[in-house]
Amino acid sequence: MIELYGMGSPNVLKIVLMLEELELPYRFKHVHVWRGEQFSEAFQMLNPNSKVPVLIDPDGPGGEPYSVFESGAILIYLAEKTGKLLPAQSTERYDILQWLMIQLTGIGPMFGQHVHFSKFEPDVSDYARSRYTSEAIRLIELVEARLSTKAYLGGAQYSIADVATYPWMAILEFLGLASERYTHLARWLGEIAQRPAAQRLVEMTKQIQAEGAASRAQATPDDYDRIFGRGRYARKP
Ligand SMILES: N[C@@H](CCC(=O)N[C@@H](CS)C(=O)NCC(=O)O)C(=O)O
Repeated sequence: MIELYGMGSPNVLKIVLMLEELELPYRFKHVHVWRGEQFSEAFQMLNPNSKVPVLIDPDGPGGEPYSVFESGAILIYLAEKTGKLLPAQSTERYDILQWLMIQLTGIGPMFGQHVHFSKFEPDVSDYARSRYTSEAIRLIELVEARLSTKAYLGGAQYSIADVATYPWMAILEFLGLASERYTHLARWLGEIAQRPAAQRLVEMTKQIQAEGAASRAQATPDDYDRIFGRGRYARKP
């Protein structure tokens, strides 16, 4: 059975949504990131970059087990394995990949920095807080503009670009970035929320985040320094 290593963040939840869309059986393996499990030798064998998600497919290419890291690579891998949510060569395929890349290189990292400087460390830098919040809002406006002309991010079809972006846009309220002016985004969120896979995602998210909260409650100040690369973990050029 496929194994998904992760915790309750949108980068992992997009893979949960994808597996639910594809109706592939999988086992979820919680990685205790707040306690530094991603830096262990065992986990670095799966992902030398020490990040979740990681997916292990016992039935990979050629019938051999295969392990994949980076959420975008995992989405493309699963789409190509099943022939779903990413059409073969066509302009729509490349449109989908462009909007997938916007999520991977823009929305994920910039929303992440917004969370860091608005929620974790709101007092360290007004400049950083304003910079990342502005960039996060610019990206939401970009998505809103795209969805004002297309049904889905890649075009007419629901695809891995939507799967990747949905878990981030579904938490705008929590991020303090929601606005009634995003009407096309609201239409798109509402449509995806009605999909059976997205409804199963809600249940999975509750379970995964409950386990994550219990684990995070045990994290020490040193664990926090390590994950944020500060204190004795700060690197110098
Ligand atoms: N580009 C990566 C980002 C993965 C990522 O940032 N994962 C976070 C959780 S959302 C993580 O593992 N954090 C642990 C750490 O930074 O030590 C992807 O899309 O898979």
